[in-house]
Amino acid sequence: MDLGAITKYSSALHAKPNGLILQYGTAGFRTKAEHLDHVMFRMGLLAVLRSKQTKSTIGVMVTASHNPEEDNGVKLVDPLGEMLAPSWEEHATCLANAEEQDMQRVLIDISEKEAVNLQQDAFVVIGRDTRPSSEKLSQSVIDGVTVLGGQFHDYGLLTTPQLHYMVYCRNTGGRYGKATVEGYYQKLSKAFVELTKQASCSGDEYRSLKVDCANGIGALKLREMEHYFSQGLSVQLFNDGSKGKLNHLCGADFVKSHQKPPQGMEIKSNERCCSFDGDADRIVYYYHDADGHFHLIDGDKIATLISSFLKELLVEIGESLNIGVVQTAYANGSSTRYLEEVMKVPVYCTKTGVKHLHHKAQEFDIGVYFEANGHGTALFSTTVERKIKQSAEQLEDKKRKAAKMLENIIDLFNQVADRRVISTTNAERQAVTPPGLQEAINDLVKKYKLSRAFVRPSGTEDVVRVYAEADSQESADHLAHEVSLAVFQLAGGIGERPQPGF
Ligand code: G16
Repeated sequence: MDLGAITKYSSALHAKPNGLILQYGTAGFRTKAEHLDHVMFRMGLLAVLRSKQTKSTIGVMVTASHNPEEDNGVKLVDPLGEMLAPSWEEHATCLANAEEQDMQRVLIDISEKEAVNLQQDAFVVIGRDTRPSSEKLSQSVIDGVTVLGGQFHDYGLLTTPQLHYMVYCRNTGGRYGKATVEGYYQKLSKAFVELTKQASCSGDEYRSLKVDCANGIGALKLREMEHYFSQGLSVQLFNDGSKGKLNHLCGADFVKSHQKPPQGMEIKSNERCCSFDGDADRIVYYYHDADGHFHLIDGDKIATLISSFLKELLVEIGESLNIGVVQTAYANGSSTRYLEEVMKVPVYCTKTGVKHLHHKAQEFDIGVYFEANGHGTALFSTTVERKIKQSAEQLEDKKRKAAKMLENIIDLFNQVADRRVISTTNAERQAVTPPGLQEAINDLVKKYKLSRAFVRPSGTEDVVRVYAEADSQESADHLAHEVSLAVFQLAGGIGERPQPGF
């Protein structure tokens, strides 16, 4: 590898704007698309080093997910389809921020620290969302990969979960599934169709779903996979990208934070509806009841439904396994109480970011994790998978049916997972700085019944997020407003619409 030549190539074609500093945040780098060319090139280089070190395929996803259309971003996917290891996130930040003349030194430092064998082959797979800037930016990633001698496969337009799946399949010799979009559709649809056949519900209302695709990749991919599901599900797509702007007045983030349906979707009472986000790795469900009231089934409720269903099936087959639920500080207090007190399921709280929840969920036989915003999945340990497979073969009648359902559920889950003046502790539930902020929040919380509030700097946008819950919508809104004012006074005024919970 001629690092000198790489550095020259970088300054000629992918030069870093002087002084621009970015951080590998909650889900990789995110900012305005026009600032990202050098970051993409360098993440191509980094993916090659990580691939050489792990002797595995590494994934690179070009997306800014729920952020506005003008933004873009990039995240690296580790060999088992997981988020990049924390020590490599630090390398990513160093490499992205190195001035051109320092790049060679940073590449050598990373290679030495991580004992990368530079003679090892490297393979990188790349996916991108539908943003206008994504195609060009993914070419810059490819440039970085090839200039360092890596091989690559460009999947083009993909959802983020699909890219995680491809990486996992390629590194497990095809045992998990075929590393193609058809392989993905076949695996998921087979499990889903079997599961719906086994489920006791019947009738068309259970088989139809209105889907808000946030004007993003979800629409394209759902169209491709529709016929695979035709026996089990009929979908009607809205905000499919033909007119509207990505994530604008639609998508999971809009529905969750405004607690109302997206624009562009008519809902009749009791119709089943859901929303994706821009790269289709979040989902929230909702419906209007007969009185026209809006009901949201967000990540907290999804986790509760999934864990109750799994518990029922396990009781049926006579297995008592260790199920745990992982949430973040955004989880509504009532959902945590319900899980712990009624369902007797232990609940753990981690920092925001799928990577933190995923890690914790791996400690259980079955770990169900969901962020309130609709990111999540369920993880099954290999021992549990084996036990369930055996039960499905050996048990009889009702028990066998329950075990078969569990087997299909395992296949259905794709298991793979300035504002900085505010710093936090205790899974981001308490502010450490600026001084006085936490005390102010504590005082405000005392004024309302069953209330809770916290603030944290976002890791994907240049905002401070404010969360508040109380025993009524009105109190939650008041509390959120007062906490925002405290942030404004004590931290210097950069906030976003508070997220109320009640
Ligand atoms: C990303 C992460 C999520 C996180 C969200 C918001 O989602 O993958 O785990 O909840 O950002 O993070 P923050 O509050 O730090 O901005 P996405 O859908 O944008 O990739």
